[in-house]
Amino acid sequence: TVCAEAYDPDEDDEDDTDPRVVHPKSDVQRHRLQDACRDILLFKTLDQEQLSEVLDAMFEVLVKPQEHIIDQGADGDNFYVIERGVFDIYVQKDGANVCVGKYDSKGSFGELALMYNTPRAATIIASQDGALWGLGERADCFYIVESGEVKIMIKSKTKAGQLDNLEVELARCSRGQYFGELALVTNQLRAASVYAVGVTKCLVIDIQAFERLLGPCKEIMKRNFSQYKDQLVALFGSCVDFKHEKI
Ligand code: 1OR
Repeated sequence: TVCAEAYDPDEDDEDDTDPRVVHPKSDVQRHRLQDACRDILLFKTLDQEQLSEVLDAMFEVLVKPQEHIIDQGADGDNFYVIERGVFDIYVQKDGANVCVGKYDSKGSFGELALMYNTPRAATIIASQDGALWGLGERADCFYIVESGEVKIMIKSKTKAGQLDNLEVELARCSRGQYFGELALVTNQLRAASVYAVGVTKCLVIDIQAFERLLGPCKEIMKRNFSQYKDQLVALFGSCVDFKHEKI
């Protein structure tokens, strides 16, 4: 069977506004978020409606001591506003990580990589239990490997040493296999990073087409999710404790 979508280039031009992202919040959460964002300089230029849209899109992230929120050199994903907790800032100098400062219970970080499309300029590590509000990056694609191979890597938030938060290979996908469905089906952040192993070609299906074409297959995909959990438990002894990553 051949299955295809009609392509209308004109439609593409009109259809470039992303649907609004809303992470539902209780009244209490919304108030806490508003308080945390009151003095954030980046938000000062937004009008009432724009600010409301941004607050809608933010999601709460609870963090544990020694958890890496950002690793220097990584690609940017989210921008964070601090709700509570202390966060140490490390920068690499002559091959060593040097603590250059900290955020104490207020402020925001992670804007540089997103604004300038550069790698993360510092490592940010929680030094105690805390809470952050994250903004933005949303999983929006599903992938099928056409040729070559990808490896799926994951790192524990807390299991690895404080500064060498190493990734562990979880699985590989080759021709005909797919990845990237978990976040689309569960509506959560990416749970792992996926890297090409040599030259690799993937088919990319955006979330709208995924819903339309593969929506009926979701239940079949969900069956694999328990296998993912089993793999995590086998590797790390638990599956609750993993840093969200990107594809
Ligand atoms: P990012 O997206 O690059 C790391 O991800 C974040 O750490 C960065 O955005 C800033 O929000 C935050 N130099 C660079 N980034 C810093 C610094 C910093 N401090 C916080 N961030 N320096 C420390 C200044 C006390 C300069 C070090 C030489």
